[in-house]
Amino acid sequence: MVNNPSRRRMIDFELTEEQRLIRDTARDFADNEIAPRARENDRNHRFDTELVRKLAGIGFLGSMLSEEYGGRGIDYRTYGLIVEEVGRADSSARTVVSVTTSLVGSAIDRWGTEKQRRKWIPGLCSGEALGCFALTEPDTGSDAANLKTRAEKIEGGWRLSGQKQWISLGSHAAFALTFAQTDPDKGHRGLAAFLVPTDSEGFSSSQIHGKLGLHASDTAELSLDGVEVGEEALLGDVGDGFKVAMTALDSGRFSVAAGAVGVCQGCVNASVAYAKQRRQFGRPIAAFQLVQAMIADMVVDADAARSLVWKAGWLKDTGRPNTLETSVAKLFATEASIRSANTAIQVHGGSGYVDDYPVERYLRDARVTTLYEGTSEIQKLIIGRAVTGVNAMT
Ligand code: COS
Repeated sequence: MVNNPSRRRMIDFELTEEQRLIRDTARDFADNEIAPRARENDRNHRFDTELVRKLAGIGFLGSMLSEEYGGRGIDYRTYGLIVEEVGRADSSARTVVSVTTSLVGSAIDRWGTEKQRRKWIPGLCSGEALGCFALTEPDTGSDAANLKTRAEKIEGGWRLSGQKQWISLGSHAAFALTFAQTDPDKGHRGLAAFLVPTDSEGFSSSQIHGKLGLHASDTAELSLDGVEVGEEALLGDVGDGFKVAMTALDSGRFSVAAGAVGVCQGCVNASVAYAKQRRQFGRPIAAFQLVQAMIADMVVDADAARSLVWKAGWLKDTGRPNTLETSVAKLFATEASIRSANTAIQVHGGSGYVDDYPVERYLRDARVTTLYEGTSEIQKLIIGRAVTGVNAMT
């Protein structure tokens, strides 16, 4: 890599040549390939497989995955720039990038054997064999250690039984990174992670309908009814499952935060353009102080959120602990994206309430980001525990 920024240990807001090039490429791709399809995909609740192929073709699905398996090997800060641009254009497309690269890809890259990496990462990067992250269950969301899905040891492998809920890409994935309990007496230390092909006997998925937003993203329920997998399906060791999930979420939360920055920036861009062109009382509404105040609030949110994402990325790139800062970035950026989308609708008036402009979709799509990959309340508890040393969760 030219001038690899991950080698720079000083925090630096200047983009390298390479980062600028990648950001500009992502911006063009978002404007020309993603944004023009977003409204129709949203209206038709269409998971756009052609767009998935294009995201793979430009290398976004393997962004920071290892190059030897088909990834691009870029650092987190640069990955964040890509995710921001994709998120600005369409959060459903951004979800494909986040799940594929962060939740599933980074987990296999970090915890997988050489054989597992060779088997699964190339398909993620090419988009030909997507994965999904099957942690959440109907009765288990925030309390992720308390899974009901069971993994029972059988000769030569494992038998998995249970239900998974709210699984992004669950009906399009070729395999599910599935978390299951091997020994309930051991609590989180009994969990294990498995790479389960979705065409396994006993595995089924069904799409969840009626979502407020992310209409172009696939969200599914999974059912594992005595699914048998070999030893090679185990990712990490028995007992590593909770750590596999938490490290994947450290990456996933970063990605959600970066996508939320994109929504914030999209709200600024749309509002500035609209306010300059919409005239009332004989002048553009951009000339009114109350409209400028709304735009200023959005700019501050976008800038602050981006800075927090940059800081979390810098910590990741320089190998420092970053769970706290990732939670800070995720909490702030996702809440800011909802605030900004709501304000952007206010700037647009009645026009913001229909999908001629992207802002109502921004609001519907942003709403889930304070729920998934750890609610805002969970992020606050992680932050609170880190700074007080007191665990308010148990
Ligand atoms: N990276 C690596 N290891 C981690 C970790 C991280 N980010 N976070 C926790 N761990 C490890 C801890 O070090 C501890 O290890 P030991 O067993 O060696 O002691 C273990 O995992 C248990 O950690 P902790 O005590 O923090 O677990 P809790 O049960 O208190 O869980 C929360 C804490 C609430 C933070 C966790 O359950 C969580 O993140 N919940 C939200 C889940 C979520 O995001 N769901 C959405 C799924 S995707 S839609």
